[in-house]
Amino acid sequence: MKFIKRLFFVLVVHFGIYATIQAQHKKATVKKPNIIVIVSDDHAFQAISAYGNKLVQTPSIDRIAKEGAIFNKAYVTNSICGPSRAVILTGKYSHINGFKDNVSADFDHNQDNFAKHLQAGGYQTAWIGKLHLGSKLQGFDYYSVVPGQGQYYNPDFIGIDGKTTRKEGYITNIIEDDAEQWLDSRDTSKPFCLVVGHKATHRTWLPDTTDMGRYDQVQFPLPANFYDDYKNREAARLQDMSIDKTMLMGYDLKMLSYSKNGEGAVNRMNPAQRAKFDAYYQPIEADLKTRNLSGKALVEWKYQRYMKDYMNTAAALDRNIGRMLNYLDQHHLTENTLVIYLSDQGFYLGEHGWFDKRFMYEESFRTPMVMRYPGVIKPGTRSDNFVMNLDIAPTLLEAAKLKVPLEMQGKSILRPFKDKTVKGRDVMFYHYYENGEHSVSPHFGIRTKRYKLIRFYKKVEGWELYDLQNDPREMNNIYGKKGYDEITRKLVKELDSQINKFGDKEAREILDHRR
Ligand code: SGN
Ligand code: CA
Repeated sequence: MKFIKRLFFVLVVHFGIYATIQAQHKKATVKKPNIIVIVSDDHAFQAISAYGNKLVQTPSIDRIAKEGAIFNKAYVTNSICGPSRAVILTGKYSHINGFKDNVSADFDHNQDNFAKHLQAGGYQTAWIGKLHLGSKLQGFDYYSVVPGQGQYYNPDFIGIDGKTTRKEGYITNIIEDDAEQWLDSRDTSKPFCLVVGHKATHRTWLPDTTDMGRYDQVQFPLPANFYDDYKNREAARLQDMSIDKTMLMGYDLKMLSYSKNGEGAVNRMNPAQRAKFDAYYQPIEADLKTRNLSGKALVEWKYQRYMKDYMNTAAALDRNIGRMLNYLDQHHLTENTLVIYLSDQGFYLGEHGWFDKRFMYEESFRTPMVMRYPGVIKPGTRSDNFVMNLDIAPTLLEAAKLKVPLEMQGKSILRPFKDKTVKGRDVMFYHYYENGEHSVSPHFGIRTKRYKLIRFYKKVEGWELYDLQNDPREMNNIYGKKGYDEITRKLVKELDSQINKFGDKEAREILDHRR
């Protein structure tokens, strides 16, 4: 009897432990994932080794791709900084969230955004680094953002208390330091969503002192269309973003003898930083003086300097992304954290002879995007789905198992990974508005798997059509050419229905009355 009693007791205890473990396990499996979104600025997919560039190394971005997915067809709805971040925050096109360009409006933080939903759903939320949408965020428990574009050296940050603090050092390292400090101090009983907003690789591509010279041994090949003649492409002809004419020797390329009063970004360096800057750039300038370059030789010299500064600046970006991945490893957070890396848009690295972005042509319309989500995304996934910055907000809400508001215009990127029958989009709608710096005419259009139709307005009035299969570099505008009537009609109809779908009244007006 005693034995049976004891056996019964042991069984009850064991069952109790078993049930508790089961319950804990269940709790663990429904545990909401942590979220880290790293948004860089102007980082081109052409500058990332995972996207095929063999001349550069981006091991950390590549690691996210290897352990998760790389998106070969990730795009933005409006290729410029503030507007892209407004789309990321709200999951809505610029004409709905109200922030169409960097100059004419303030972003309305009273509107809905993904962080407000995550916060209400039990997440701790933070945005650290560049935002470029003012400094009064909503939906974030913590934030520390740089004013406007921010400064590479000894940058200022505006905190949640409204105070501005100057921090000594190089911006990309400081942003990662702050992000890790926030992670260290968070309430570990709750899931978190942290957005790390980097300034790199924005103009004027000023590298960390430790990276100056990193890519000096590399001779970057000129893109095939570097010497574009812009034939049949009026908006492309009228831009002011060429390496030849727009890129400045002093301001952009740091050849300080070309700048009367020095350069603000350099003048704010402390003596130690400045000494390293001079030690690197002065010999380059001395060498330039001995060469007496002009014409193509000078443009190509500018291109090489641009590429070196750009890649050297990107080196710190990748290194600090690596620090974040290590942090997650060391704190046993890797398995339960969704990590997304993307840029606010793509960038020209000499294609069409350009730097900057804005155009609906591939290099700036596309953006790099990689995503790691253990248990949901199979390592080594390569996705050719059309995904957009518009999809980030719904993706985060879906990952957090929260309802995606109907007003959000994007779709969760995770759906096709969870359900193979879910089909991605066939068409993407784009609308760029800013009519100012760099002289790019406003335009809107669509891209299908094969074609791109663009309607320029305001500065240039006219259409462009590209067959991306035969003309991936978008050099041959076939709009109005013989034999393309049928496909043009189809594409205009598709554009019409996209405009309806997203409720873009401005585009509607142009399509209806100025066709
Ligand atoms: C600044 C830059 C431009 C850049 C815009 C938009 N000029 O105005 O070259 O196109 O930002 O960039 S600079 O003289 O300030 O460097 S964005 O990243 O905000 O979209
Ligand atoms: Ca940008």
